[in-house]
Amino acid sequence: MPLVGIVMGSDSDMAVMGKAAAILEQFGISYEMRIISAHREPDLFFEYAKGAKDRGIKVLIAGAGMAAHLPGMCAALFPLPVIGVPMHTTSLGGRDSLYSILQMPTGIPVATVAIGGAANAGLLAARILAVADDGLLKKLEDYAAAMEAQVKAKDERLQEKGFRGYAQDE
Ligand code: RP5
Repeated sequence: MPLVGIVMGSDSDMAVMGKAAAILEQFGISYEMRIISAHREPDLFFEYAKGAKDRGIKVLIAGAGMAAHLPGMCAALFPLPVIGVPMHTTSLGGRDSLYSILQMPTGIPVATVAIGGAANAGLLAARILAVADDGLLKKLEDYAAAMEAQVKAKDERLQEKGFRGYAQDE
């Protein structure tokens, strides 16, 4: 049974939302991925979001662009955490998606990540689940330690080679 539901308004969101799925796979978290449009198929969307809790979903990651109502409506229908991923858009650079997802009214929270920030959405879902899963918490701590080691290694190389040498070796 999947613990996380990844839902997006269109297949045009897939390249971004795939980053959330990749993170969940990296941490061994079961998920399902659906394309369901809140605007173009409202009845199906309602059924999906309303039924997610009873199917064992603990966190929803919802991505949408433009007038991005999908994450907010997920939060209206699903009582557990919803993470919203605003899509970049050509006309307004994703500000339309960002504000639509971010500016939720009091009482219906959506944890909004950066425009296109689906990897962080996956990580945030993992952190939420790690509250009750020590094995997952350990994996998250190891992930953070590996990132720290990578940055340290880059700085050591910079100190050794200087900025010209550093760029040349890339
Ligand atoms: C939203 O409208 C989707 O989430 C997508 O980001 C945007 C454009 O959808 P398409 O016209 O590409 O299907 O519902």
